[in-house]
Amino acid sequence: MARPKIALIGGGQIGGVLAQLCALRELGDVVMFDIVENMPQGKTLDIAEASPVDGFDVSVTGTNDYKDIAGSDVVIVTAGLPRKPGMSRDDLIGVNSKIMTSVAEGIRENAPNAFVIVISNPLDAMVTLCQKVTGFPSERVCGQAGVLDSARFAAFIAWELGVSVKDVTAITLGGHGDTMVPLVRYANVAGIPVMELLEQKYGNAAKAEEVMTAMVERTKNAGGEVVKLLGNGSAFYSPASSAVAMAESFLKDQKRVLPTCALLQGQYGVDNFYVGVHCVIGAGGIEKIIEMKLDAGEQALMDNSVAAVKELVGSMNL
Ligand code: TXD
Repeated sequence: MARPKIALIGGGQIGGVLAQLCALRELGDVVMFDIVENMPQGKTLDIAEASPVDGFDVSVTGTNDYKDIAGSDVVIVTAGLPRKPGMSRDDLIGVNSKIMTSVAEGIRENAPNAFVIVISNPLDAMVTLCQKVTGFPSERVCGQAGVLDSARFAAFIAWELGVSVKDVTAITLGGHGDTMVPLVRYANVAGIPVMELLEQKYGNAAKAEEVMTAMVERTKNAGGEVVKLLGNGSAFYSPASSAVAMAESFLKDQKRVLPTCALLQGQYGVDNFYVGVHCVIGAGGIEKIIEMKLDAGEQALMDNSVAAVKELVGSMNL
């Protein structure tokens, strides 16, 4: 049986890590497309030459021709500019929507049956545009943001409590911007609410509250924290890992429950907008959108985040 085929559109910082992770995990043959001549060929040759050392039997190749993505099962899009210090994700909308339009046309013409995961920023707008231009059913076009935002939240909790990251569940819903919604009430360590553990650690509720608020704020600003430290470009290891988890769940029909930017049709009172929500990802793509029960405060934060997404997407005049 032929191996699955994974196309990476954009061979920059995230694209490079994606290629290496897909190869190391032997998820399938990897084709990296970029408009820069020779660069994707060079980067993938470098990765492929490590195959005898790492022991992966998949091919990793680069191209400047969309025809080479034909037959792809998964397409992961990172094409577009990243943020510079001081920029918000939304500042990228003008330049990246032009890039996304051409990318989506390339995917539509050459990989019409693929499951598409968009990573390019501003995420919620770029996924919307990609789905519109490809015309693919919404189960097959989604965005990666929530896996990463939730992973960041989980990492901060694990470090604070001195427990394994494996035992932390933390969920972030909403848009991939300053209005994202880390759900404190659902955050837990092996089933125990994080607030309970913080209260045990500090001996009083007020301090626990203060520590949690700081972790929530750090989660919301975590992308910017990395941008500032790097000085040039944005996070790339963790976004790549996050998208690979989504691709793997699709390719292996794992049916993992992952926070995903998906097209809402009535859930959370939202119609026809892409927003970050919990989804089941399996062989059918976005097989299910799970609508969690939010309390009034959480719903207000979600509404605020959805309003920001609507404003952003509205500015594209699609
Ligand atoms: O979690 C998330 N969703 C994100 C998203 C987390 C971090 C960064 N995120 C965004 O991903 C970031 O704001 C950017 O919009 C994308 C890609 O970030 P990356 O760090 O990989 O950017 P690079 O290194 O600049 O790579 C972008 C590549 C580069 O090689 C360009 O030549 C290429 O995109 N590019 C194109 N490829 C194909 N087609 C076209 N038209 C094109 N234009 C540029």
